[in-house]
Amino acid sequence: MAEKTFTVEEVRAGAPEIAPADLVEWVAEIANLTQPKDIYWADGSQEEWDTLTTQMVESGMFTRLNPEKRPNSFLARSLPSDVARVESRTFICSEKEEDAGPTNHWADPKEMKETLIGEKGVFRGAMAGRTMYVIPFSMGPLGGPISQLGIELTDSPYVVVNMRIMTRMGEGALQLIAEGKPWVPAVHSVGAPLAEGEADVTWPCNDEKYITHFPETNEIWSFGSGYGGNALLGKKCYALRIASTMARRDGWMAEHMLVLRLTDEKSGKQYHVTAAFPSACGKTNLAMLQPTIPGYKVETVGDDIAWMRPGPDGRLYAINPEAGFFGVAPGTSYDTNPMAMETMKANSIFTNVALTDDGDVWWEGIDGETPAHLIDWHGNDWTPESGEKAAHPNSRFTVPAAQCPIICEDWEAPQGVPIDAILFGGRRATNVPLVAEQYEGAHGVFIGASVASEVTAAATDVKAGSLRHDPFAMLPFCGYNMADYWGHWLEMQQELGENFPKVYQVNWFRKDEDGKFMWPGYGDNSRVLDWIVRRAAGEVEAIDGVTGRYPKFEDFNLDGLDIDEAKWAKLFEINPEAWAAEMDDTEEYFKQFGDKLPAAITEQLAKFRERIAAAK
Ligand code: SAT
Ligand code: MN
Repeated sequence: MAEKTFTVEEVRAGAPEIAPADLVEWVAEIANLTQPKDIYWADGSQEEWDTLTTQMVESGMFTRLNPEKRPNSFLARSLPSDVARVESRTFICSEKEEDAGPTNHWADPKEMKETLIGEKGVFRGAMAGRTMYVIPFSMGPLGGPISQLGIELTDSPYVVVNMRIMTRMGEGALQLIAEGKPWVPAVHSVGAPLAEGEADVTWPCNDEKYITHFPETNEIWSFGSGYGGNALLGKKCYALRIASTMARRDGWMAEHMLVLRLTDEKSGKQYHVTAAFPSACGKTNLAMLQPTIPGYKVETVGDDIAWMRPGPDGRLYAINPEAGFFGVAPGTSYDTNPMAMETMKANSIFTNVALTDDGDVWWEGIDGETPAHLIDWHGNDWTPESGEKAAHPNSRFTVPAAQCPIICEDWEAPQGVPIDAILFGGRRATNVPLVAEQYEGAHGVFIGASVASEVTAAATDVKAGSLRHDPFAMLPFCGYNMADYWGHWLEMQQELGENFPKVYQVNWFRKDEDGKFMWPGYGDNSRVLDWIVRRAAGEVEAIDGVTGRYPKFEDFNLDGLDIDEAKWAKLFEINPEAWAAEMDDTEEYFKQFGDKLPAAITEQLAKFRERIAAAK
């Protein structure tokens, strides 16, 4: 096929008037590289959504759900080869390998650029036959002091409509870019060019995938996948990997954390809590928790990512940089997360869930009886006898955060909300107690650094169920050397001193000898939050233990639960041998960071060992 040329003048002619020259030039450059059939500038309007979703229904990429049951909502089915993030194809392309660190896949930026956009680069002609969409977006409220801008170029309309939910997308963001605010360029292609006259498939993608980040130049290039965090580049690629490197340079923090407000209804006092858990460990559930104990109200600020900066009063303030939730569908029900269920009643996109005969969605763990017939996530007939899952374990809903009935009235406050406590958790069947408070600040960082968790379905290329280290729940999301990131945390703690929130380690997933969960979880996690905020208010004491400070049985609200002192003790049981072995493993894990490992972390490991020895 003959190369098409996109002149700057032509691109300018199709662009909104306010689009600045550097943006227009860049769009022309990428168009010449990727050879789309045309260029479309997204404005984020309702009409645009209507047009795109209608087109996608016509092309077969979307199924419109029953408008009476799920108005303005759609189902997409991906290919089995494109159902989650691919960590093995995710690269940090820093100049120096040591700046990516041993837990990231590093690639030389020049070599990677050659692979991507060199003479034989995968992006050459990658958008042929497709429209290239220009998506201006803001992470965080438009114009806010913690917010950041970006432009994603993509050949996937699925990405456009998802980005409209997940970010502040369109005209408002472009206006800020036009005013000269800095922006991050992010290029995405599904990597499935169409030859002249070739019919499209419903989920175009490429078996070869590259999800690449250039932290020194703040660039993102993603090729070959249309799914989730691989393709919605504002999310993990920008708001975590690139933002974490920006945050380190500029003295703030980009974290894989939910943010919630807990209000003590008696005193009216508000607390704000962030919590880091690995992907698909129930962050959305905790963010929308319905307290089972009286006197508290939970409101959601964010369910996945927190950007935090010191405020004028020296406290740490957080915003949710996203505008929507991209949550795991299986297991979500009116029982486990009624607020999420309410949020997704309309204007939602579902990916890889099952379709009911009356045009609604279904997944394993949703309320009610299992239907006798479904269309599964592959698009095939399904019955309960088929023995397969009808929805993919990493199937997702994309929903506007504003539709959440308990969205916090300050969720879009540009300056953020002041954080009182930080939780680290994971899925741990053994060893890790229900809750433990840090000793000193460095111990809090040690808690985050030594988190290990059972692997979930959020990535395709890590073995589900196995235990892996996932420091700060940032293992796949830290854009630089993980040990430097711990160093940055220690520096932020130094800077804020007493104002830096205390860290708590939590574990809802401990099991007994029979393999049953010992803690009810979900709404009952409010009991843990209750103890944490009473600690913050200085109302209760704690007992020094091996992994941290524990609640006293008599201080902890267990009303209405079948947990006596013996069961309680089991939730906090410490097996010194198991912990000694775990610390050997942690030490081994830390070794890979060499000299970069902060001395404070080594000291904390030694202190931990002393506490284990004392417990023997
Ligand atoms: O990275 S995704 O946005 O696809 C989901 C996740 O890992 O939490
Ligand atoms: Mn996540």
